[in-house]
Amino acid sequence: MASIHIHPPWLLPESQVTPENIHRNRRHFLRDLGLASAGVAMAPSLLGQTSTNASAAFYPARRNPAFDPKLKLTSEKLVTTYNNYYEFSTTKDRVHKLVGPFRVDPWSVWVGGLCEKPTTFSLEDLLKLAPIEERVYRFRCVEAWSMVVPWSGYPLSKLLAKVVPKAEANFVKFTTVMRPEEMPGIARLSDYPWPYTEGLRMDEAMHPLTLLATGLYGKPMAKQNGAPVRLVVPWKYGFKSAKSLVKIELVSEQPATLWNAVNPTEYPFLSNVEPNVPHPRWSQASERELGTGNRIPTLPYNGYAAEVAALYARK
Ligand SMILES: Nc1nc2c(c(=O)[nH]1)N[C@H]1C(S)=C(S)[C@@H](COP(=O)(O)O)O[C@H]1N2
Ligand SMILES: [Mo]
Repeated sequence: MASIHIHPPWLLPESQVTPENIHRNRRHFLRDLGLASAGVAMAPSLLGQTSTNASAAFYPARRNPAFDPKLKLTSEKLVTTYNNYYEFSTTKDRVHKLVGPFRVDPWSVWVGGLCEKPTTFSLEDLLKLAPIEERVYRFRCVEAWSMVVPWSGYPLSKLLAKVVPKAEANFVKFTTVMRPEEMPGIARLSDYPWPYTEGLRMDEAMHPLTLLATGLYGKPMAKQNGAPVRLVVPWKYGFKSAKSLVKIELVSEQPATLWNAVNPTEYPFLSNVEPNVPHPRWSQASERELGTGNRIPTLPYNGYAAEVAALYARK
């Protein structure tokens, strides 16, 4: 609910606005006292804030200039109302209307498999695990539309390091929450191999661009965008960026994934953005830019070739 009830600062009278630097200083102060976890819970009452969700204290996060393509952002309205989240609906503008009953607090994510320290992390644990920063990424759906989104989070590699992967861990498997009673889309697609699963090679999962995202547009993640925590892999088609994660498992073999199981020809495991490789049913050479209606050329690796092309160079 936090994502819906937190008012953007520009809607609040000056007297109610807590400047970002005060948020940050308070957190550092409490962290220095060794009170970080208590501090997160106490902070709102200390400053007389009305927010009740502990995660709200982490936003907005400072934008990391190293991850800012200096493109015009797709509007928050569009990003939060034009969604692919088939557990709710296959109709993009219906997803945000159906997420009300979806409970995202409390939340925990199990990270285990081929590692030394399998751990269940609460959302609070995840939020404190590494500094949350804002990154602006291009996001390209396999359906040939794209947007530019300010996510908040930190590299997935920071989380994986905590569980100490074993040498035999060659892949990472991601599993999304599955609650048919809160997610009306699951029953409508009863022949799909739910829950939604995805996977990355270990080197892809450890790449600094691969983001564990907990926020969007300077707020906790909206439910329709994959609250409370999702993956964002900006050089791959959007379906690789699994939402509402509950399990992250280190495995030795390439894992089965939902879309690959449904149609392996149309949704191969790697699914990097490759403009010269058409989808069996349409071209991937260009994309519709959400919000402008412009058709723009699709870039190799969605514009991240300099960062990731080496991952796929023939050895
Ligand atoms: N669990 C889950 N994750 C998912 C999907 C989904 O249907 N279920 N859709 C994927 C697709 S196809 C895209 S394009 C993006 C959309 O993310 P957005 O709604 O935040 O733009 O989420 C991806 N992650
Ligand atoms: Mo997508």
